[in-house]
Amino acid sequence: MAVTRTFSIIKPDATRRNLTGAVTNMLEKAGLRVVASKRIHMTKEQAEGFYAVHKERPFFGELVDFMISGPVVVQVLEGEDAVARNRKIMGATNPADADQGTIRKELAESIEANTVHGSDSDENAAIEIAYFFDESEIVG
Ligand code: RTP
Ligand code: MG
Repeated sequence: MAVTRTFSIIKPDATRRNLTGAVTNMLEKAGLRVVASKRIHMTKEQAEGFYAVHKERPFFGELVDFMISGPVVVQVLEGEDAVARNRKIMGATNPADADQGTIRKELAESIEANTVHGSDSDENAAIEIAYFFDESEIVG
């Protein structure tokens, strides 16, 4: 299986609870390597642009407000089949539905404050990585 990249966000509920290390530890134990990382506080425009695919969804406004409610850590992760590997360790969107041992089961607060974002395809991973990182910031 090929080594690929995915994009991850450690969301404001996790930075608020000082869980960035705990989340990163779970990602690393799942076989992912952090090859770029930075802590940022997104602007409203940045968050709206990032979640533009969801702009017709009823939760869009609340999601954007949540994502700008505190700092986040944006990361590029590398590993074998990184997108699927990351989605597996993240667990289901709603922590109530997430499997034991996943980040969302162990750490998330609610369907909105669900601790992590992860790209859902290789195509979106490339788009999302480029939204936050220059290639020169990624060190494999
Ligand atoms: P993500 O994009 O953040 O990795 O999560 P996901 O694929 O599991 O979920 P997605 O359907 O893409 O939704 C994006 C984020 O919107 C929030 N959400 N709120 N209130 C709601 O019903 C609702 N549904 C989704 C979550 O924070 C979800 O991660
Ligand atoms: Mg998604």
